[in-house]
Amino acid sequence: MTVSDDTIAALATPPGRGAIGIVRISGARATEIARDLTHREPQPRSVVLCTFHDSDGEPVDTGLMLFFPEPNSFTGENVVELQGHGGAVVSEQLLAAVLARGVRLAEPGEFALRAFLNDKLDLAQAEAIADLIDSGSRAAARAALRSLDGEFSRRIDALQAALTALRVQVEAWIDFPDEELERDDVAELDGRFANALTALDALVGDARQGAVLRSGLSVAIAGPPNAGKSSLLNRLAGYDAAIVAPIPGTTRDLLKEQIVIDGLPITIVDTAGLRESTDVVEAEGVRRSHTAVGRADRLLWVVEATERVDAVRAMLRETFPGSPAATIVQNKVDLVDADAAVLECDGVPVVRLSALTGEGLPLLTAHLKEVAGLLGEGGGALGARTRHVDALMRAATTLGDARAQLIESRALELAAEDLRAAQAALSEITGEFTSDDLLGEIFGSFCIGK
Ligand SMILES: Nc1nc2c(ncn2[C@@H]2O[C@H](COP(=O)(O)OP(=O)(O)OP(=O)(O)O)[C@@H](O)[C@H]2O)c(=O)[nH]1
Ligand SMILES: [Mg+2]
Repeated sequence: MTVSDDTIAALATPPGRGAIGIVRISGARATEIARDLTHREPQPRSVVLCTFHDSDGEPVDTGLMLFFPEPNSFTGENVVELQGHGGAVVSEQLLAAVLARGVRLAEPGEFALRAFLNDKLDLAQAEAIADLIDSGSRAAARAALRSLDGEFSRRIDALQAALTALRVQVEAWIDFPDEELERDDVAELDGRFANALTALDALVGDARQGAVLRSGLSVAIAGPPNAGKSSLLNRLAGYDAAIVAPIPGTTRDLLKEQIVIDGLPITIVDTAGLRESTDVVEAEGVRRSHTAVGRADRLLWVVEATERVDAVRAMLRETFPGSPAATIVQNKVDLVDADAAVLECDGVPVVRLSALTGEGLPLLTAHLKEVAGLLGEGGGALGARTRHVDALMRAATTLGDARAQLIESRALELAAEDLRAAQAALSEITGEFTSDDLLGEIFGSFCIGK
């Protein structure tokens, strides 16, 4: 993505049929072009009804012209919005009429990139715009909006300020080595480290929830034939997605369903029952089951309620050493003398339920929310991405290192270095120091006209 300051334009509404089609223009020539196109004077922050003309002066549509003078616009430049009728041909003609006057078609995300470069928003906020548009659930949309409003950035800024104060203190001690470090000074500093680490931990939690809301959880249902895997998928999906039969080996292909639990998107894959098979089709199904398990975030290993969980757990460890974290589902609890429940067997969670009657299903969905790191309704979640969570975790590690260097080893220089690294990690989130490659990747995934 190239950074330039020429005037750009794009259709801001989706192509096709609709009530309105909006062409957005940003840059120094925006007003001059709008004047030529409408034969009217753009009025700052107000709406003018006008006719839009092509470059030959022929009318193409009538509509509204809005003008946002710099710097109080989305991009920070002069922005004109032309709102015409939303039809594929009309909108195309209006855009063509703008481009014919020497304006360049904007690249995807170029308006948002300009907003970022002109300090109208930071990188986390710009990403929140894209995530708000793409959000697949209300909880994800709420989280993205919170970040767009700047809550995420404000908490980063507050942490940055705390780390700067710590650095000032540490660097002062480096500069004046003769001054003995008093015990009280160190205790006070340690308290400030502890506060910053607590704030950072809380931020990691909220950002991680947001990242999960954004990308969702992938779950593979696997286990021996006839255990009720497909019945469980159907229960979770809320309809008969998969064929269920009392014949072992019913499912052969992978079957994928997308569900949403309290705003958490979950992709569930039902797999063929795992057993040695001489049937080539079933054997291929079994091979695909293994692949699906390897790709999932979470494995639901379904067995009959009569199975002993400690034996199942031992078998799982042996059969899937590198597999994702697993939950054992003891299905068909209706057939035995036991109630639905959530238990634990040597670190592996066990959910006892009946896919047939639905008993214990809420226990499983609550469990899935919990393993996804989603507590409650995702109340504090911030719109965040994996890259943000990674950066926050790096900041937490280096901040912890800085504290240890200072408090335990009195290694001032090393502590200062770690503090610097923690700040650099945080600034990757808001985008103070960001490579052009990363900017290209982030803004390139926006839609055109944003
Ligand atoms: N009583 C009872 N029967 C169940 C339950 N869940 C599944 N079944 C029955 O068990 C049989 C197998 O169910 P499926 O869901 O097809 O099992 P599966 O694990 O997908 O089987 P394969 O695809 O062959 O590996 C069917 O007859 C279901 O009706 C349950 O909770 N209770
Ligand atoms: Mg099945």
